[in-house]
Amino acid sequence: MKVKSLLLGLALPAVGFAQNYDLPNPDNAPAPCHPVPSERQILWNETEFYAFFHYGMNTFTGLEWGFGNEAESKYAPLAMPNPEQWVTSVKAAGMNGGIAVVKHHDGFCLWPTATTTHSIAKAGNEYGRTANIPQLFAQASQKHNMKYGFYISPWDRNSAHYGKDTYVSEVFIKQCEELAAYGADQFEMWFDGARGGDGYYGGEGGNRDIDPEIYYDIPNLRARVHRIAPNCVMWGVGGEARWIGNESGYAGNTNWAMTDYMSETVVREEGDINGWFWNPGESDAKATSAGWFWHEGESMKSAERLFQMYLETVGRNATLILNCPPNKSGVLPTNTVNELKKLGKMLHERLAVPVYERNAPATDFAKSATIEVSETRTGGKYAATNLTDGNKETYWGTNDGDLDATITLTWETPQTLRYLVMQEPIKLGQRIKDFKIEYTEDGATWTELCPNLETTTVGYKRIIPLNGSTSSSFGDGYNAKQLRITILDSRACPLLSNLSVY
Ligand code: FUL
Repeated sequence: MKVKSLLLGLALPAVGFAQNYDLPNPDNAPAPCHPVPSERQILWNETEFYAFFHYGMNTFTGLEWGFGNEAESKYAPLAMPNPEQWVTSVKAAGMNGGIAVVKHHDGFCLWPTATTTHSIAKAGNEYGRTANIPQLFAQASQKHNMKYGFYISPWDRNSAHYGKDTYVSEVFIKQCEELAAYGADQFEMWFDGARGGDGYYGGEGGNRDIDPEIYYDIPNLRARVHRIAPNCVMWGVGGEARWIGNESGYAGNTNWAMTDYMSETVVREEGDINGWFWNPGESDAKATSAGWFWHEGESMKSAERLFQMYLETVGRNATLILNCPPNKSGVLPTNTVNELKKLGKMLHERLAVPVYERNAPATDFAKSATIEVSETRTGGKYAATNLTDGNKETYWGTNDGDLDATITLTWETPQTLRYLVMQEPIKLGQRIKDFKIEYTEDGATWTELCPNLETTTVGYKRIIPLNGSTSSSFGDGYNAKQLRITILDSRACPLLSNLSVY
């Protein structure tokens, strides 16, 4: 009897759900495949490639992790720091925004804050005292139409409050609110995962360890920042985007935007097909040879190496935050600026990434192809032409229950192809889980491309180097009369909003 009434109890709400699904659906819109991203997570994903600017007290002490006892006077820029130069330099590399570190673990704040005297208010010279970095950075980003946000270290080795409740309520959350007030349109606030340890702590010293998931009062922090900056994704401990699990600039070939927060073994590089919440990957990597902060004599990674990182992150359904540290004069050094320009040229000429001051992008051959699909979802809105219309809101798809499909592109004369780009309309969830790519030069004999590459997930964006290699990706290409993409399996009817071939 008990079992029966329990079952009845469970069955009742289901009736309500069924009624919801019976709402009129004249366009036969596909049901979302849960979990799905929030609006702010979608906007965040569209930022794709952005910079990290590690700059602050460590730039002047040569440390990577200051202890917190550094005299404020040590922060003394050799010239007026110039965040506008940071922003324009990374824009030339094809980036769409940046995150400025405005407080690292040493606790020194690059803005005049009401929460501590350990800030630029007591800097060593006039340049230091007058350059309010978050303010200048936000203004420069807005001026150049770039997205922006701030890194604020939750761990504060200077503060006497750290480890006590007063730190979170009187220092940390207030600092985050001060930063949010530098721009309601900021896109991400970055919290590293450090969980405490030793430090100066107002002179008391010792070790202070905390559990970040509990200590930082994340629900309250999120609500208070979102009240001021509603589209600001709270990275890391904030729970709205995840660390990709390495600092080497790659994501898994298979990469789901979902994870299961309760899982003991989150595969960060790959996400989790069964994950029950949307937690997409961001890859943080260094463009330079030394640390996160600027160091004398460091060199820049080559544009070709950075292009490979781009393919292995942005091209694998992650975002890339590439660190370019400003020097003691508060600017990006010339070798950094030059390499970034080369990277921008590559991205523009190989993948048509829009880049400041350049005007001959790679040709998207999908636009001149005749596209045939094995099936088009009924409802009148899901034609294959949506794949190439440049509109991210429209998409092609199959009917419910049809989990496989083919898309064939045909050209009158063969074209030389190197990269395939695909995007799912992620507001309806991440769906595709297996596909393959083939081409024919003569229209008769088909050859599979990159058979050794895991062609599994697509997500927000997947870029496939057709020769299967991200390190030597710009080879001779393949002379193709036709290119065929076969979707072999999907979590729900497959949908694609964009398809490009370069
Ligand atoms: C880490 C920090 O400990 C490093 O210093 C750096 O800021 C990196 C991006 O995040 O958690």
